[in-house]
Amino acid sequence: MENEQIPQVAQTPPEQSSRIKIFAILIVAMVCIALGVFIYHTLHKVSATGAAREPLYLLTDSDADGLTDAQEITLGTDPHNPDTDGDGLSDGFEVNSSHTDPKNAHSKDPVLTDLQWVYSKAPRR
Ligand SMILES: [Ca+2]
Ligand SMILES: [Ca+2]
Repeated sequence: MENEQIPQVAQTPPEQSSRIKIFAILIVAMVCIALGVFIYHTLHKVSATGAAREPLYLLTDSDADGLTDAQEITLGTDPHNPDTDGDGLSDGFEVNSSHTDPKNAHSKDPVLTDLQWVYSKAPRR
């Protein structure tokens, strides 16, 4: 019992210990930066013009009518209904092509729906 030895625990010199801490902090910082860049690129998409990255939700067209959800919110149309006024013309077609009001089924004629009005203006063969 008298010769029983207490096991020695190897200790890292204080100078080396602080270097390990600094190295660990740098590794954690680099991982955080890489994760931030990955998340940014995942949630953003290059705009149609290529000029800037925009949040993906602004470029989403949930109802595939040719208008982004952001445009529909601005216009007051339903981003989840491709034909907000139910006249048979998609919101995107009304805004970009026929220039009718996507919130009013009779925006050009009080009798004709905008779909009928567009057909009435189409050239005849
Ligand atoms: Ca849309
Ligand atoms: Ca419509």
